[in-house]
Amino acid sequence: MPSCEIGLIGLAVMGQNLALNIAQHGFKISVYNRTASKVDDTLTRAKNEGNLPVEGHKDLPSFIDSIAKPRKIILLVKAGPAVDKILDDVVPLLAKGDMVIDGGNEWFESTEARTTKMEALGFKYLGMGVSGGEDGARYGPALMPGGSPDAYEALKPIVEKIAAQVEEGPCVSYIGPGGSGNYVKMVHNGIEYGDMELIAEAYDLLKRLGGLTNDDLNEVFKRWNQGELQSFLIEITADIFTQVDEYDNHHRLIDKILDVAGSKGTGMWTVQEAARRGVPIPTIQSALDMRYISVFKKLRVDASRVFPKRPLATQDKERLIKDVQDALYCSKICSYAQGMILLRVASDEQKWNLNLAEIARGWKGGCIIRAKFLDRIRSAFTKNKELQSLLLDESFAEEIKEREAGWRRVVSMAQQQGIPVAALSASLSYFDAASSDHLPLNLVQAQRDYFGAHTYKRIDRTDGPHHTIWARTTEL
Ligand code: 2AM
Repeated sequence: MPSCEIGLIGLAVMGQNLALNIAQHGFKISVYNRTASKVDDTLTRAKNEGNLPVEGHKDLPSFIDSIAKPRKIILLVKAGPAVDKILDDVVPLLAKGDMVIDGGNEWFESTEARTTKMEALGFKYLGMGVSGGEDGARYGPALMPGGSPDAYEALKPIVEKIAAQVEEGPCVSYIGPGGSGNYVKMVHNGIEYGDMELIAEAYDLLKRLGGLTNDDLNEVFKRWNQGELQSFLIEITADIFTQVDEYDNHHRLIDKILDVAGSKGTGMWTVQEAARRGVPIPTIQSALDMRYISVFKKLRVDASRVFPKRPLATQDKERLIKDVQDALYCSKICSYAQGMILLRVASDEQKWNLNLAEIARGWKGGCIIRAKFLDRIRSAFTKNKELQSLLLDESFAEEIKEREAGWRRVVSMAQQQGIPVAALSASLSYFDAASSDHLPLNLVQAQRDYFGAHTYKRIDRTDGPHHTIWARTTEL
């Protein structure tokens, strides 16, 4: 008799921790991994962490046989071809009604294709975003499941227990059909890129223009974490400044880390997706660009010799700290406004019927972008389901108005002094453009019509489009 309520394939960091989390909540889980030693590692951890009900298998047929029908099998393997490979191996062993839940950061269209294929074979399929890193997976992640709705119903009693818990309930709910769960996770990661870059720029400004030491920075970030900026990323940033270098006790580790940042692809996908749908997300895009620029370290160093920076003029510390806080907060509003518009547009185009208030609630705990601020976003979309942009929400608008002067001071001061503030300035430009009743794009339309007969509309007539034979005043 199969005795396990659920199965999990893929025992790397996330898979192992999620399996232990499930077991910790009393659900007996069967686990399998291509490399058998990770099965043993997981069983050892299960034993050491309280004799958790985990059963290990080293071959697929016995793993599948150990799970009660209809089977629920979570995959946490590398996204892409590995998922297809495992499905090919697993499918012949499954029974009708069994469900597969892919917990990886999968491209949403791959999940849609697999859902269609699996449903045609009589199985159910979910693409479930999992956020929260190692600790989240072990002690309560944010989960973003999308796909077959009845598969979610079957999985609900388990995921509601293992997800992070906030005041308004577990950080999981059915996101929508198809690949919507992966999509929401992808945008979550894009927003995460934006948050991280904004925080990094705030750090740079405080350090270089305010002369703050690592201890000062720790204090400032701890203080910020008590207020409107309260979030996991601000909290861990405060900790980072105090970590002593293990190789050199006189220095902090942060000052020894190479300024080159990698990325695994979800930020790039978010930017590509936004471009494909015609949605501007400049804050997130600039965060991605900064990671790319960081990688060209040698070029940067060579160019820094060509363009030596002038000495920086230090600023009044307290004023700077307040201005940077305001700039960070306003930029964050813009970044989330961009991400939410992308979700709304994708939802309309894909017919996903996403509930933005519920998505913001789901991000309140467990995940990397968890923050007090998400409650405000949730309220904004609860109050007005049709809200088209966070910039149009009255309370966010009020907050921006109160902080706008500091935001502008910080961005212009940084630019004058040659400190790169890609995300803070992209956010400010986004704000200025997105709240502008007139843009100089009339000229772009004129140019397009001039050289390419692309036509234009007029502001004083309803007919059209119009085309003009532009009078050329210079000879070719
Ligand atoms: P491994 O331990 O045998 O490498 C993250 O890489 C997880 O995905 C790991 O558990 C890894 O198994 C698994 N994985 C990656 N590619 C795989 C494949 N083609 N088949 C099975 N598991 C795979």
